Order: sequence, then structure tokens, then C-alpha cells
Amino acid sequence: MSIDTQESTTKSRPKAATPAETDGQHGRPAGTVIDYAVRIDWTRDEISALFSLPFNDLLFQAQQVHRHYFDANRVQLSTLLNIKQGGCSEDCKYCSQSSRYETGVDREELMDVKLVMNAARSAKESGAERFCMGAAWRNLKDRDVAAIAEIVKSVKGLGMETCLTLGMLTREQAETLKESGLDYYNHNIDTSPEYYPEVITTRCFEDRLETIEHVRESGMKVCSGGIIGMGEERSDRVGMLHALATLPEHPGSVPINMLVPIPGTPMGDLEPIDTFEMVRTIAVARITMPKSHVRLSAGRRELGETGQALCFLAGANSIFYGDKLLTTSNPEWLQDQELFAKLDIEGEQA
Ligand code: SAM
Ligand code: DTB
Ligand code: SF4
Repeated sequence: MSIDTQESTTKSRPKAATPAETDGQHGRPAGTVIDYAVRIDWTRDEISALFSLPFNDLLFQAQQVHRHYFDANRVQLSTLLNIKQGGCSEDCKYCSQSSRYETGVDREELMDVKLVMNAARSAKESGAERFCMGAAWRNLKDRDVAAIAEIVKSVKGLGMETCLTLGMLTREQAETLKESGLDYYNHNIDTSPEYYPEVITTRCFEDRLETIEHVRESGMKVCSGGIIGMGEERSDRVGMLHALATLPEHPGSVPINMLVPIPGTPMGDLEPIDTFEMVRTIAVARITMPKSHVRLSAGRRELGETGQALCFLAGANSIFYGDKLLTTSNPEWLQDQELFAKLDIEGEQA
């Protein structure tokens, strides 16, 4: 190997510490000081350097940060219900519910509050703490606000936390939802600002940031994350986490989704992203947003038990719990209960 090759390898990837270089604390590189502070001044270079750490060093650091703020054996459980399916006017290239693609997902009306309550009750009986409801809308229309507020009040009445994801919100709508008792609003930035136009053309990255600002300023908690495996580069995953970790306040929940390829969408044929890249993304989210719940979201079936266990080790401490996401399947309740028993993980209680 020439000297040039050695140099370029060293530059592109931090070298794992040898035993002689460690401080005796189970291999932590000598001089590494773990910073537990909550920071919103992360640089892309710092985040990129975290992604490039040797895998074991990255997981070790993520575990330390995780244990500083959380019980490492508890996972928050949210159940998801699609309260308004299909027929969406947006062109998100990953989505089964866009009216632009032939995906076999039918368009339905907003679900009746009684049906929503039945689903929420059964989620609560199964151990879910939060009930998240999604609608395939570009934005919330004022004519639907009263029905949505009634749904929120009813689910809150069961003693569950509530979360909605309905597309873009005005400042006034965010305030009304807050007054109805809504705890969280989910609005994902999905990817880096640079890659965003490759994924969606009917709105822009700044539109997403604006809704997130309306939610934050209303006093509701923000849930925001993204999707990996959409053909983006690692630098886009860095850019996505950078955008989240430099918001004025870190989102309370950060869902990290693996693309579920939907036949009929422009992303329907993409190969799945490598499991270890998913684990790295979770670990970097954990380190950069240390007090946030990092949710291992879409893609758990594909990850299998071992892949999911690695994600928990990397600091994921929330999941969607229930056999369906919005239009695709998720592990069955029983399967999750068995996995939790094997890993000695317990659900978080509100
Ligand atoms: N229409 C609203 C919106 O876009 O904000 C709410 C529903 S939308 C389906 C919620 C989020 O689900 C998206 O922002 C995206 O991050 C995620 N999602 C949708 N389809 C997905 C897929 N096929 N794979 C992974 N995540 C997906
Ligand atoms: C989030 O980040 N992931 C959820 C929820 N928020 C709304 C949605 C995942 C959707 C997966 C594809 C589907 O089921 O249609
Ligand atoms: Fe519509 Fe949301 Fe799907 Fe985009 S992700 S097409 S906005 S439902």
C-alpha cells in the first residue's frame, strides 16, 4: 500500500483507538470527553464526523448519551391510525396516498369520531401511551378543524396523549389545535434541504419549517424526523439531522423512517438501505438531540429482531406499536411483546 493511499484512508475515516490509546474505560479513545449538553449549534462537519466514527465507538457514545437522560430499558409506545386515507394532491415520491400514483390505496373520507375512539381504546388496552392520527392532506382546511378538535378531545378523554399529522398548518390553526388539547404535531422534514426537491416538488423545505414554527410557538410539542433510503447520499442524512438538531428547540420526538417502497410510486423499486446505516442514523440522532425521543418508525418489519435490537442499543426509545402504520403493515402487537420480553424492554407509561 502506498503512503498516499494510507493517508487518504486516514483522512476519510477516523481510526479506531488501539488498546494502548484508550483510557482503560472499556476502549473509549483516550481524551474523548462525552458532551451531554443539549446544543443547537451543531455543524455539518461535526455531524458528519459522528457518522464516520467506527461503528462500535459510535454506538458506545450513543449509549452513554442515552443513559445520561433516559432509562435504556424503556421504550415509548405510540399507535398510529390513518383517519383520512388517500387522494392527496401532493407529489411526495415515496407516498402510497398521493393521487398522482397508481398504488391501489383508495380515497376515503375523514373517519367518524366513534371509529377513531374504538381504535384508540384498543390501542390503550394493548399498552400504547400515545395515539397518533394521520390524514392524507396537503394542509388542514378550516372546514375540518371542528371535526378534528372533537376527535382530539375524545381521545384525550381516554387518558392518552394525542398526536396529529395533517399537513401544513397556519399559525391560527396550530393555536386552535393546542386549545383542543392536542399534545404533539408531527411534521417531518423528510430529508436534507438539498435533496428535498428530488423527493417533493409541490411544496418546499421552508414550508415545512414554517409549520414546525407555528406548532412550536403554539406551545404544542413538535414531532419531526425523516426517511432514509430514498436514494439520498450520506451527506443528505447529515443535512437532515443537522436541520433538526439546529432548530430553535429540538423536537420532542424524532421519527426515523426507513423507506417502505410502495409499488406504483417513483420510489417503488429502490433497494433497501443497509441496516447499519439505519443504526448509525439513529445513533447520530441520539447524540445530537440527547433529550428527544428518537422513534424507530417505518421499516421495523424489514429490520427484523436483531436489527431492531441494534437500533435500541443506538438510542432509539420509541416505536409505532400496532399492526398497521398508515397504509402498510407493522409488526403485530404480539411479536413486539415477544421482542420486548427477549430484550427486557418495558413500555414507558405516560
Ligand atoms: N400528509 C401529511 C404530511 O405529509 O405531513 C401527514 C401524513 S404523511 C404520510 C406522514 C409522514 O409519513 C411523511 O412525512 C413521511 O415522512 C412518512 N411516510 C410516508 N410514506 C412513507 C413511506 N413509504 N416510507 C416511509 N415513510 C413514509
Ligand atoms: C412518521 O414519521 N412515520 C409514520 C408517521 N410519522 C405518520 C408514517 C409511516 C408511513 C409508512 C408508510 C405507510 O404506511 O403508508
Ligand atoms: Fe400527501 Fe403526506 Fe403523502 Fe405527501 S406524505 S403525498 S403530503 S399524505
